Amino acid sequence: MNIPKEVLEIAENIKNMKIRGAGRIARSAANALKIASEKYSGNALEEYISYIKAVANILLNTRPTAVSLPNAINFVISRLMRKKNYISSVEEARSIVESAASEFITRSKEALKLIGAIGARRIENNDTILTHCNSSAALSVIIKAYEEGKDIRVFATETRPKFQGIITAKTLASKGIDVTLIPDSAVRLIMKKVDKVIVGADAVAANGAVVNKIGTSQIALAAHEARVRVFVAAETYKFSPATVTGELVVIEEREPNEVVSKTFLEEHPKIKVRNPAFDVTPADYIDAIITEKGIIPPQAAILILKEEYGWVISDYLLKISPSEEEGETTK
Ligand code: RUB
Repeated sequence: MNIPKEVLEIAENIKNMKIRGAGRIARSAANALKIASEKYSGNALEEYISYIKAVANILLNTRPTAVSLPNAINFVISRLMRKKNYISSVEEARSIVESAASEFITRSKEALKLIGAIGARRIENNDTILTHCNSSAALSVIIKAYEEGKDIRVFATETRPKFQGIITAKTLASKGIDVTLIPDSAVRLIMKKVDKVIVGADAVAANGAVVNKIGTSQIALAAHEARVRVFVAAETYKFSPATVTGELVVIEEREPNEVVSKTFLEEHPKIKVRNPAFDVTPADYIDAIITEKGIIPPQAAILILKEEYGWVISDYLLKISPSEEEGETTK
């Protein structure tokens, strides 16, 4: 079974970060499933299902941390699998996959707008905001507040080693927002001038801990010390159902040559370099999470998970503690 080159290109671009940010990764993965489905030329249902699952696996193995990726893929694949016994043709299966993928993309874009509208209510006139990395959800809040006429200033961290903060600064400047780029190491000094921190998320755990770009937890700590409120802007598809059963979110460790050059590494073989891409901020250092369903305290993450992923969670729970009845059927 040939995987279309457009699909492989999307997977490669997620890996090499040409496509990055949890929301865009999720939408691109849904789009890749849609393209794969449209390009399928066979007419055997079982073969189509194996092909779509193979594409899903390729996409799942691109980056490990953003839970939006498996959630987006599950959104599409679970719809197909739930109806599997009631469909008889490739055409029916394709229409399920393609419409689920489009639905995910539309919902994701709508969620971003809603987060902007809901989050902007928490921004006051004359606020100075600090943001980290490049989060579409955090930007949606900041830009909406500005468009509502609030006079705001933003500090954007550079976000080494990949400098996503430069994208953030350029986006804000292009909207006319007063933005200052700072080195990551300047955060504690600058915090004295900050009213609110707003960041995005790659994953939200059941206990309200937030996984986001490396450096986020240091920023939250500095904010906590300075009594500055920390908001996380995150669509509900960034909440991780697997964490309900105690699974940990995998923290991606990227190549050392993103931190120093290959020549440096060759010239200094005794110097070890590490490049963790994300870190975990405990719920204690987060004031609220802004989702498209409303603003919640981080401790209420479990409620969002129950509401959005109740059925997935029961699957996980069954896997770790099979009921007696199930145990018997597997004997
Ligand atoms: C991006 C990052 C972003 C979140 C949220 O990391 O940490 O804060 O993904 O982004 P990377 P969004 O650049 O390594 O992908 O709100 O756009 O989904």
